[in-house]
Amino acid sequence: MVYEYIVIGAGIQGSFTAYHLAKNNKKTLLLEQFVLPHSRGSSHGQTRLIRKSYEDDFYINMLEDTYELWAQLEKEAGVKLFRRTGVLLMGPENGKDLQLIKSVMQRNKIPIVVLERDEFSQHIPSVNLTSGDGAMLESTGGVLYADRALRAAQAVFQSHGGMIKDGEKVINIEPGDLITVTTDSGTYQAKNLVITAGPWAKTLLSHTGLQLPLKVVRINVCYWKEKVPGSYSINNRFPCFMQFQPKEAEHDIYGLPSNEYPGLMKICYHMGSETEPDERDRQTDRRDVEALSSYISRCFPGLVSVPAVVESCMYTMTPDKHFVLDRHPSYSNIVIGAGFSGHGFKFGPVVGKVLCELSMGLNPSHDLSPFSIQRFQG
Ligand code: PYC
Repeated sequence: MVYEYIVIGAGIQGSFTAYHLAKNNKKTLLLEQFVLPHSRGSSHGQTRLIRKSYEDDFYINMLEDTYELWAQLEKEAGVKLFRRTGVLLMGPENGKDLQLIKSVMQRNKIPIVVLERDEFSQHIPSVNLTSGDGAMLESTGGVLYADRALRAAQAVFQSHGGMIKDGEKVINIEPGDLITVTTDSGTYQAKNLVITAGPWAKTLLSHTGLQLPLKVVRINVCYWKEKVPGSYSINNRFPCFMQFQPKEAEHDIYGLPSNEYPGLMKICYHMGSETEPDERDRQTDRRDVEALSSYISRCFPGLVSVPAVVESCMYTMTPDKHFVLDRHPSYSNIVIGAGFSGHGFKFGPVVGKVLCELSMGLNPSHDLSPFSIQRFQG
């Protein structure tokens, strides 16, 4: 069967790429190796964090765009996908994270409120701010309803004539003017291909002779029980948070208010141990959970410091934690979205937009130079 476009991988990035292509009247096939919905990749689970507080200016316009595109999908699908809670940012007062975010936010005129220590304990008495840490509140941040969003993007794609084939694993890609994609149950051809295969991107790209420095890690997604029900709840307006440079661990910690499991707050370590994507559940390293337990007993005294639920997810990391959004260096009709490094979900709508634009030969709406493949080759 010949299509104009094939997208491999129906996670959030691939689903939004397909959504934008179909809305541009392109005959598009979205291929997914697992039967949908599934929890094997990086786009499952009920919630994700969205925020504008970033340390690099080049994300800010993309964030503005992504917020608008999330709102557009809410309207098209008639479902609520975003709940504004604010995001609390904590970290060493003079450390690089808070200082960089503060200057990026000021430069881009995005409101941010610095909380002095006495204001912090007055407004957020259920959190102990680490000594030497500062705190800021970004009011535009909040929670995205992830599973619901993925289903909505796929439904709009299909309503514009898009075709999804799930439960079909790609086993070969043959580049050419007409690209041939072979799965374990069929062969498809298209003039253009977009590869958004999440943790499987590295293996798939090797079929096209491209090696990217991508590392896959398993994330333990932990939920912690409130000692007093509702004390960290979204309904009581508890915010999402990011803890930079926690004392207990090398990488950041983040959390979302209790919501999807009533009485359980989601708090996770922003890194994991390396795994092969098909062997995720063999990775049993729990050092991150131990570090989280210590952090929670010190900073969140209203939570039981043993996780009540632990689920798993994967991040695909690049060396600099910035994405790959580029054309294949040898085949201009193959476009790649990869290496979302644990912070890509919120960008799904705008990533889909720029991958669609690249694939259609249009000028991308955003500067993609920070996301080039060439940066790994210099
Ligand atoms: O960087 O915004 C983020 C993030 C949220 C959850 C994991 N990473």
